[in-house]
Amino acid sequence: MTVKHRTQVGIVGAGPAGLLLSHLLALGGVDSIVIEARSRAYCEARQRAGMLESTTVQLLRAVGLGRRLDAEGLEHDGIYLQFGGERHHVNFRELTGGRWVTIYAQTEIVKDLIRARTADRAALEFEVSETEVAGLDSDHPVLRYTDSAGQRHEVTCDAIAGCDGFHGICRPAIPRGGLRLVAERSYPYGWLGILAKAPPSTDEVIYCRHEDGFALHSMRTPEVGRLYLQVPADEDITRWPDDRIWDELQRRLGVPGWELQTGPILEKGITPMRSFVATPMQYRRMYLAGDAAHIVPPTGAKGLNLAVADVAALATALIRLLRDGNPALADAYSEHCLERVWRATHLAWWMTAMMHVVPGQDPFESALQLAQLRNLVTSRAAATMLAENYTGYAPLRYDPATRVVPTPLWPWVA
Ligand code: RFL
Ligand code: PHB
Repeated sequence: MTVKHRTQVGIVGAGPAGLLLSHLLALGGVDSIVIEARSRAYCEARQRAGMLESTTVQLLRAVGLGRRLDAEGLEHDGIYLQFGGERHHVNFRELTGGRWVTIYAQTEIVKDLIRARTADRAALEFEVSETEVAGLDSDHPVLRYTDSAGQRHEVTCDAIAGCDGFHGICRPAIPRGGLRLVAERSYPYGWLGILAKAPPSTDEVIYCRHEDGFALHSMRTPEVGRLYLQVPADEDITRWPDDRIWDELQRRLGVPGWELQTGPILEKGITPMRSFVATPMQYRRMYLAGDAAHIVPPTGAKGLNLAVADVAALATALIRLLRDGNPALADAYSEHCLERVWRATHLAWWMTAMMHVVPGQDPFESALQLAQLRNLVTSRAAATMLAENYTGYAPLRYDPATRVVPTPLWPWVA
């Protein structure tokens, strides 16, 4: 027998997008249910992003999620750009008149969100299976799933939010012709990422272009480093024993007088690189947010930040629709988000193309990469362009009086 329920917003996926959406909707007085295929432990341990735009930090603080972020997050003024054996600091705070970036792991944001939703007695179900969305051509789409005890459920909703990541079921459920443009680009390399019990050997994140490929030195805490190496897209991780990883990181990241501190590797994995944008990000009363709608290669550190910006806009739109009866923002949701999505897609593509070196690459390509990097560290205008795009776009200012993030149509123009 199927148990039938009713809620206002059915949310598929308990990643940062789905969880934050449900939190923002609750603040605005809108009910939701979040269903998640994986276990809570899996969601809380999945290693991913770490770099937050100041706009993301400000929003999380304003909606009551800043306590641990403020205590444990590492605030950075900028990044290092390294190429040709030289390391240069780019000071975002100075270039943008005060914007910064914060290192705080996605795992920790997910833990904070799950704790907040659970304390709020939110409807949040882990380990569901056979998720389906139906009735997408009506004003009351339906969410169906089987819970961890094997019970089938059917939830009638006023809206569905597809926050189920790139491999989710919501985007493919859009009827034929519902997506106007699906733009995609894959890259011939991936990132081998490690989490290591080794104190970071740098105060701020290092992006390094090396003749043998890109390397990135990031961190999680003062004791734990997060580092990445460019590897071929189809690389086999068993070809990378720990010693080889550390040797290659030292070789690519090394500059005279600098030593990379090593330590036990706690986790390692290879991530493919892809750009992807599905347009529009909505079909009638189903809205896509975060990786379900778009993917960027991690070089610009944009994926999580875009997911946060999407759901800030979506929560506002759904609160206006379902609490106040005004559909204008819900109708304009995709158009609103896509401006930011394409800016970030460009930044991530551009940084990726500038920093990665493929074996046997055309010398013309290499010279162009180096010319761009040289421009970034010698021209204030060029560095400011990077700083503005990297630290975030329009501010996400939460308004406690209306309990939404005001989202005028083209905020970055203002
Ligand atoms: P998620 O996190 O993929 O969550 C989607 C959730 O949906 C669930 N799901 C389902 N649930 C129920 N039924 C189904 N049928 C379902 N199908 C799927 C999944 O189990 C999952 O829990 O998407 P979301 O919320 O949109 O969040 C996006 C971010 O996770 C992603 O963009 C970032 O991690 C990208 N990213 C980075 N972003 C940044 O802003 N800054 C960074 O520094 C940064 N570094 C990174 C990154 C991503 C990386 N990888 C591994 C892809 C570094 C790496 C290496
Ligand atoms: C990370 O800390 O995991 C990180 C930082 C910067 C990036 C990507 C990932 O561009």
